Amino acid sequence: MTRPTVLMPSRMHDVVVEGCEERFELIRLWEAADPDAVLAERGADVRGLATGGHHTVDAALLDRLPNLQIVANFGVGYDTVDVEAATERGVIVTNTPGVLDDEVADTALGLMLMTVRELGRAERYLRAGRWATEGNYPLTDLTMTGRRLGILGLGRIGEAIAKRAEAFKVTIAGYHNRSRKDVPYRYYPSLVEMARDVDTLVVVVPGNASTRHLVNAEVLEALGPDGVLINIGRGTVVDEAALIAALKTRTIRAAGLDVFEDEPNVPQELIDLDNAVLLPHVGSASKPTRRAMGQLVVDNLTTWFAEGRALTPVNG
Ligand code: NAP
Ligand code: 8YV
Repeated sequence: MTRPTVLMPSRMHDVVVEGCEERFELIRLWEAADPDAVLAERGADVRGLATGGHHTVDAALLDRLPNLQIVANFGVGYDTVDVEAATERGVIVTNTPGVLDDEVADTALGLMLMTVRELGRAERYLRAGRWATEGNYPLTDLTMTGRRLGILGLGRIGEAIAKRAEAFKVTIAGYHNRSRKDVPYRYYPSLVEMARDVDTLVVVVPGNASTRHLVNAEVLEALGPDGVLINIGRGTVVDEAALIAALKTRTIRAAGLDVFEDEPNVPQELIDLDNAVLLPHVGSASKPTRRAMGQLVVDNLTTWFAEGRALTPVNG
């Protein structure tokens, strides 16, 4: 039997490359001298597309793959895939939920600690030799214990963050989703109202049109001068210009960010701020977790071609 042809536009995790090589005919588009010519010649053969990172899967690409059945995305967030265009063409889209919840929640707590207790700045102080010459690092204004946390996006990762935060004696003041969940936390139908009631806002919603700039100047104003914003979801959820202004004027106290509006480009104005902690989108970036994500990409493709069903579809 001929093996299904899978297209990989940019190089992915070894688990995905090797898993696809074993089971499918893999078109390694990133190695092609003329990717356009390869798509023109082989586009109609392609049944599966493996993708991830910043590579976008839009209507124009889908139109070049008329017999495509499945887009397997590396990442639980699939904002780089035009799911509507895929659905219109009868193409199933899968993501990698669940296997990264703990890693991302751990990173969120690390980012919160770094932001509230200034751990990155304190480490830089030591490395610069300032402890010996200038004395102890200044006491931090903020502490974790007793903070009031609001979670924008109480899904799989949001719940894992809430559990960890409770162990740090942080009060879970509530969450804002589009719909109420059966959980022991207060539901806020209004994000601004929640921001007013908390001093720490964690963002862990997907990036899409419905979440774009949900965290705007009004929400930051409501969060207030002791407020800490943590964004581990997507950069597009926060109005970055409004955030920079709020950090500069101390409308809020500090921000810890793992994600940005135009990755990997981070505005110099953010980099220059001493009340921002910035990580290069490392939420899930451990070898074990990335392996598990890669395996789920391969498993989705395998199950689809063997049994006609996907393990973790986001449409259909
Ligand atoms: P999930 O289980 O689907 O949870 C998403 C939550 O967001 C749901 O509770 C959903 O509730 C809420 N939500 C969605 N749209 C909303 C809107 N317009 N307004 C308010 N709430 C909304 O997803 P997850 O697995 O926890 O992942 C969440 C996101 O984290 C991913 O999509 C990804 O963007 C991000 N992420 C980042 C990293 C990183 O490395 N930094 C790693 C993994 C994931 P309702 O449907 O009721 O609104
Ligand atoms: C990955 C993520 O960094 O799963 C997600 O949504 O943001 C991260 O786990 C990313 O998707 C890998 O490209």
